[in-house]
Amino acid sequence: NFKAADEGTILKKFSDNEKQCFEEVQGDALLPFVPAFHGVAERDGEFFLHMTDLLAKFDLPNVMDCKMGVRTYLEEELVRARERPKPREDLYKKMVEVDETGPTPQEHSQRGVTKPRYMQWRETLSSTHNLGFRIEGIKKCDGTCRTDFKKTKSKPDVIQVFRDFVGRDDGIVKSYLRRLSEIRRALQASEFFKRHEVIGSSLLFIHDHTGSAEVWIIDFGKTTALPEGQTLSHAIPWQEGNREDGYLWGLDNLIHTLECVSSQ
Ligand code: 4IP
Ligand code: ADP
Ligand code: MN
Repeated sequence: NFKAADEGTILKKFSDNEKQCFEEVQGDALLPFVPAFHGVAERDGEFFLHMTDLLAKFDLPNVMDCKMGVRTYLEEELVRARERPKPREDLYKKMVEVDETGPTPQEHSQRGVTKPRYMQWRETLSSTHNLGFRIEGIKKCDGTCRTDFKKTKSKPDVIQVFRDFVGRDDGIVKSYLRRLSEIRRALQASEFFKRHEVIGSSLLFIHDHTGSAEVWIIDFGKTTALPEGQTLSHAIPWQEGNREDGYLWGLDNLIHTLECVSSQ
C-alpha cells in the first residue's frame, strides 16, 4: 500500500475519499497534527497520495499504531450486509485463526462471515469496544514488528503494552501526553472533525532514543463527511443511524491509560 518517494516523503495508494479529507483539512485546526499533503502522484500508471514521511526526522524510531473510535466499519456496510449478506471466507479464516470458537455453527458450516460481523467481533475481542481505541501494531527500533494485539482488551493489558513500548521512559510518556492534550484541543476546535465521521483512523506514536516523541493523526481512508448541517459529538454512544464514532471518548480513555503508565 505504500511506496518510498523523494527524501522525507512517502506514497500511499490513492483513495478519492482520503484525498478529499487531506484537502478539507488544509486551513483546519487539525492541520498541524496531520502529515503534510503534497498532492497526487503517478508511478507506473498507478495513483498515490504524496505525503510527508513522519518517521524521517527520527533516529531508529519506535512506532505504535492505535486505531481510534468505538466503531471500525461504516454504517452503510452494516446496511449492505443486512440487505444482501455476503459471507467471506477470508474473514472466516482470520476469525478461526484467532479463536476456533469465534464463528457460530451457521458460520462454521458456510465457512464465511460478513464484514460487519467480523469487524464487530474484532471490536469486542480487543479494546475498541470497552476503551474506544485499540493497539494495531508496534514496530520497535530493533526492527521487530508485532501485530498480535487482537486480544489486548483490558486497561491493565493496554498499560502493559505501552509500558513495554516506551521502555519505561517517563520523559517519553510525558511528551506523548502533552501532544495528546494538544490533539484533543485541536479536535475540539476543528470544523473538519465536527462534520466528519472518523472511522478507522489511527494515532501514530513515534519516539526514539534521543527523547523525541510525537503523535500524529493518520488514515482518513474511511473518514466521511456528514450531510450539510449535521455534526457529531464523538463522545456519546453509537446507535445505528446516529453515525457517532466514539473518537473523543476513546481519546480520553487513551490519555487516562497513558497517565497510568507513567505513575508506576
Ligand atoms: C481488516 O481486519 C482491517 O479492519 C482493515 O482496516 C479492513 O479494511 C479490512 O477489511 C479488515 O479485514 P484485520 O485488521 O483484522 O485484518 P484497516 O485498513 O484500517 O487496517 P477497510 O477497508 O475496512 O479499512 P477488508 O474488507 O479490506 O477485508
Ligand atoms: P491503511 O489505510 O492501509 O490502514 P494507514 O494510513 O493506516 O494505511 O497506514 C498504515 C501504516 O503505515 C501506519 O500504521 C504507519 O505505520 C504507516 N504510515 C502511514 N502514514 C505514514 C506517514 N505519513 N509517515 C510514516 N508512516 C506512515
Ligand atoms: Mn490504518
